[in-house]
Amino acid sequence: MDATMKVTLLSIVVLFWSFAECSDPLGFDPLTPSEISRVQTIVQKEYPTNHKPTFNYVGLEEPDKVKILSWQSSNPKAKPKPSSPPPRRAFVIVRSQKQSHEIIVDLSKRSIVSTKVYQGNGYPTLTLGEIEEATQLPLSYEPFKKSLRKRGLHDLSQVQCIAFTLGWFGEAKTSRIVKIKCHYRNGTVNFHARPVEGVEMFVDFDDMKIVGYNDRYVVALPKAEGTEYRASKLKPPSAPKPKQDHGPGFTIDGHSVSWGRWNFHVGYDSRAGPIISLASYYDVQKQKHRPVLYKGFVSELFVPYQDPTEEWYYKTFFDSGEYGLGQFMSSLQPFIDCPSDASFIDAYYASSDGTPVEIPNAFCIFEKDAGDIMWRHTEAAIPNELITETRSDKTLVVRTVSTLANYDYITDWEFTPSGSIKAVVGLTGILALKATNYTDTEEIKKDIYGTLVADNTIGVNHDHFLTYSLDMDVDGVANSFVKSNFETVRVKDRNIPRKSYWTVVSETAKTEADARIKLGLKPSELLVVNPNKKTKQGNKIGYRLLPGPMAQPLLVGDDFPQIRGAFTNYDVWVTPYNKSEKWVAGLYVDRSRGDDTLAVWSQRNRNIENRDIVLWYTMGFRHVPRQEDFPVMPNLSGYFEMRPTNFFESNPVL
Ligand SMILES: *[C@@H]1O[C@H](CO)[C@@H](O)[C@H](O)[C@H]1NC(C)=O
Ligand SMILES: *[C@@H]1O[C@H](CO)[C@@H](O)[C@H](O)[C@H]1NC(C)=O
Ligand SMILES: *[C@@H]1O[C@H](CO)[C@@H](O)[C@H](O)[C@H]1NC(C)=O
Ligand SMILES: *[C@@H]1O[C@H](CO)[C@@H](O)[C@H](O)[C@H]1NC(C)=O
Ligand SMILES: [Cu+2]
Repeated sequence: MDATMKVTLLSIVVLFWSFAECSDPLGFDPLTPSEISRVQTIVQKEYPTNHKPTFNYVGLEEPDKVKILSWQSSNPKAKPKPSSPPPRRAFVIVRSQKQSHEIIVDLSKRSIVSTKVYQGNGYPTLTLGEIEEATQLPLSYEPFKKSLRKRGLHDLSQVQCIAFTLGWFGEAKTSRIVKIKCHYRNGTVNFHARPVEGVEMFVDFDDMKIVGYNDRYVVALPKAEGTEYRASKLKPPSAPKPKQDHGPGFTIDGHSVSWGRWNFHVGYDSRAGPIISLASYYDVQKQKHRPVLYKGFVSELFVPYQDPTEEWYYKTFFDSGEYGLGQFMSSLQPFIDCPSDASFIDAYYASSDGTPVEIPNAFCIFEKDAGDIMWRHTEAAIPNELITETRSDKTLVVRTVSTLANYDYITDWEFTPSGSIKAVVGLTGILALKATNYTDTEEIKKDIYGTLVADNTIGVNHDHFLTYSLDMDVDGVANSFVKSNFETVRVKDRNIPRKSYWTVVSETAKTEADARIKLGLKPSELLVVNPNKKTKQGNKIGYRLLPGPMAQPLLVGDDFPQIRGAFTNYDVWVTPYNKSEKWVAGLYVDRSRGDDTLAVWSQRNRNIENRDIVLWYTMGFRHVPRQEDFPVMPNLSGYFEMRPTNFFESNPVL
């Protein structure tokens, strides 16, 4: 079967997307607790009891796209099913005897499909268990206790340590070493505000031992006063009032959600966090569900700090690949994090030893009525008649929060009645703070790499780059990427007083190189279209990317963090679908060398025209901390939108 024919077949199959109703986990459903336990049993059997493996990643081994689509398209009511469901498999990365092992487990056959020892650079995601063990080590480490005493800090129970990934700075050889820095709570829960600056430890995560220690300088410990953020301790107390209950206007079946004309699936992964898949919109005119997004998730969240001093230069975090946006998801508070009529879904990840751990209320799903207008018109020109038509906008939100030590990332996927999908992110929580002797900017003679946000406290400059993976299947699997450039045209006709106007010149990207885009350089609109489908008017059926905030990287290209974060070199990239190209920073990110990034994949310069393509888009926030971001930061929010563009024959929500 040639590629074009395969694509055509896929497009036919995909026309009939619908959802299988069943309670057994299927398709994109995340691993259930019993499946995680099964993985644990099967994998542990492979290792001698004195070399128990650490489970650094346990997740769904995604079924092949062709399998998922043909399963989805089969009639859910037909029994028996016309095609067999995609196999349930788990992908596992364990660390054992200083090696990373990749294991695929067949969950129904309860057997191992394949195992492989990873030979390349970098290490897997840190586990919560490893972090907890490592951050306890300083408490019984004599040199550290001496450093505390030197600073007049005598109560060990007030010490709180954090694990920081080290990055890679050109070393020829690396081992799995993580830096530990500590804080002294003593009277505040906001320990991030009280770093014991100048002191750091290095822990080998494979041996779980301190292998290095530095105590380079002493600065004042910032004070506890003014760091409180709990309502119960602040006056006046500011508890939000619960809203009135209206009852959900949506249905959730397992992980499948339908609301109005939208159907989609909400998945979970310990690394990616939420995964939205199989999003389709019911077109009333065409009387069918039309696919839009096969799969969307945050592939990486890169946070390079901009302080080049000895104690801070390495702080260039990859929150998905190094820490795991999913395992760090927080339980949502009913009535506060989400409105009163929200529904909740739990999530499960594997702990260090492979045991399932529940995150209760990990997702909330709710209708949002923010008082916005979907569309309106007042017609006052007709004699003796005043027409006003308004439709208020109500959207459906899928919300999660990932709390990575100090920072909280609110990630919303929002569906609108008019066919848009918005990805909203809110950055909040506590800044990464550095202690200093300064209390007044007047005293400062050299760059402090941030803002003095309180006495003895610097909020360090940094960026947040969120790279989304968007496998768009706009009305079918085969899509193209179109740049519609705006060009100024001079009017030649002397009889016309106007001298110029702008027009749209569209260009279809043929290969990956044509689709590497820095936004803002050239006025343009970016679209994913289905070149095989047209509206009645002959326009290509498409979805447009409406970008959100951007912050192009300012590090030099040969700086090590930028080599590892090279996927931010462009705001937009397009690649042909490849199941193993999932993580833009690479599969192994801790101490990675940038040899498995989106920038490397894109070098193949593959054909992307009329193919199954994936759009990679980076939303960027440049963050110069303000005093208002202390002691806790009001959410800084941004969003981008995938907006139907000639997808429907007319406004779908009359
Ligand atoms: C710790 O708290 C106690 C009691 O409030 C106070 O007396 C002491 O000075 C504090 N120590 C530091 C280092 O802040
Ligand atoms: C900060 O102030 C303390 C106390 O005055 C002093 O011992 C220390 O050397 C100062 N640190 C720096 C880096 O200037
Ligand atoms: C963050 O706050 C802004 C208002 O300042 C709001 O529009 C946005 O929805 C909030 N973001 C989230 C994710 O709640
Ligand atoms: C799919 O991606 C992997 C990882 O980048 C690569 O090794 C493989 O060659 C790719 N396959 C194709 C067909 O491009
Ligand atoms: Cu920030």
